[in-house]
Amino acid sequence: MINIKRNKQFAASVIFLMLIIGVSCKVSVPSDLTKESLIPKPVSVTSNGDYFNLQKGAVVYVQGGNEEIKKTGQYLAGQLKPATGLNMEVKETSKVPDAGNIFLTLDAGFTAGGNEGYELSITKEIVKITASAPEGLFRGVQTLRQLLPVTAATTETKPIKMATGVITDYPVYSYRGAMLDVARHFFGVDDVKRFIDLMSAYKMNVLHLHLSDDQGWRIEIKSWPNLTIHGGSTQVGGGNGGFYTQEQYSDIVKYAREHFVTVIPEIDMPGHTNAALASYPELNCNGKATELYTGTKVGFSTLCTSKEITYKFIDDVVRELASLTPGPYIHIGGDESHATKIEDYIPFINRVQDIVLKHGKKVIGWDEIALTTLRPEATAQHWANVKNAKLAVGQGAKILMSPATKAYVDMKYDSTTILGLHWAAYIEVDSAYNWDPAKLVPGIGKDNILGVEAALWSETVTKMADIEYLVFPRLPGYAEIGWTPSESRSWDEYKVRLAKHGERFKAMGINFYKSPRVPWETTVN
Ligand code: TNX
Repeated sequence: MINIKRNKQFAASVIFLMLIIGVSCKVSVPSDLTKESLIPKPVSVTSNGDYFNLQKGAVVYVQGGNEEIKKTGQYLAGQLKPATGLNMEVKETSKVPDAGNIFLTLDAGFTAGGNEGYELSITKEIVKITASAPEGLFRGVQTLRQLLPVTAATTETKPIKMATGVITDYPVYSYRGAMLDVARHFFGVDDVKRFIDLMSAYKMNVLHLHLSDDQGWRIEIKSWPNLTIHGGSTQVGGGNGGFYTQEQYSDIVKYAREHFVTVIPEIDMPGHTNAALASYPELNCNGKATELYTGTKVGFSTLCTSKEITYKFIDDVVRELASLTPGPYIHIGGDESHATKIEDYIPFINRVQDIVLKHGKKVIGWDEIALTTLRPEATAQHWANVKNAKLAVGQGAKILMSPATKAYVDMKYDSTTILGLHWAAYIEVDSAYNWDPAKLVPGIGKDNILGVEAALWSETVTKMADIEYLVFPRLPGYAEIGWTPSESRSWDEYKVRLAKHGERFKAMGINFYKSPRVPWETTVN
């Protein structure tokens, strides 16, 4: 009797399970390209109600004779493998390929959105990305990735269907960045590469590396070797620290370049310099090296602005950095120099700007540099002080928007978040998304703004999983703020798209914060 009852229960559970599996395995067929959950939201999407079938044997064709396009094609094939189960070949061609394939091609006439604009056209016959430059093709490839399932096994009989239509897309701001502080805690080359993978998946295009601070100097400078030997030997909390050799740094820059990401190196000065001051006594006004520092206070250190050797030091550092940096900018920091008198700070920053220009680079600095005479094409990174931002614009400089209350991803989500700080604000995912750079500071509009950057300071962040937790899911929001026109953004609509990305985060192994404000699909938890 009991057995029969148990058997019945067992049979019922099996049927129930089969039903669940049946329902969740039902292949959802996209019928409308405009309904896809793309982040950043494209400028324009049209749909025409048909399908493209991606099936076994499909090839990624790339316009021949351009190494960057070929690399982008290979990147696409690599990304499509988990999404389709297909080992797609990449072939160069000089003509439009046969039906059933993917095609990446340049068209000098496609000028919308400069180098980053692209058109992704899906017909019954072919998936084609067109752009005026390889960079645009790479951005378009990110869109295509998001149209495919997270994982699948594609065969001739079981193709992946993609809704047909046309996506025309380009960014509002040319600078969409993320900053990683590798000074407070050091992160190795592999972590930085993963960071590049994740940011570039959302079309972000600048990686700002905060390479020096009180707690550590992280980039080898051959003419001042003790900076890393001694100054790179520890970190917040007293751990071992670390640094990039110039070869490792170049490897990061190359990897970033392949993802069409520009690296901006920052050497913070004249404050935030204890690691350098501990490594070279001559950089101190009293000629004595300081002790290494592993705490988290700010504003206590300064280079000796009255000594000539200080400028020789900076010239050497900037020269070596500039030669390793193909991108146009060197970031000179300049924030929180509370130990430097303002009458010393101003001529110091003016002189450092000239050193950067002498080595062929443009200047970026935190908003305090607006107190000095900004050099042509200098950019002030607004983080806290509205007066400084206005001063910069008054001098004709551009602003990079990183308001601490919105874009500091080291801020906790809410009072229960274990990692992070909260001196500026708690920044839930909706708050991180709900702002417009062009409306943040009265008098500073879109034309004054270079772009947007999310900053991750690493006082509390010790490993990649911590980085991921603070960065996701806020980062796709910053990517969208920088890319999508503000008129077509709203949190209520965005949060639904973001929820759909939970599965993607999971598939990418991202340790993300499951914010209660996002209607995640149940499988995510
Ligand atoms: C302020 S923002 C800093 C950093 C800290 C950060 C912590 C800025 C330019 N300076 O030195 O790491 O706060 O949130």
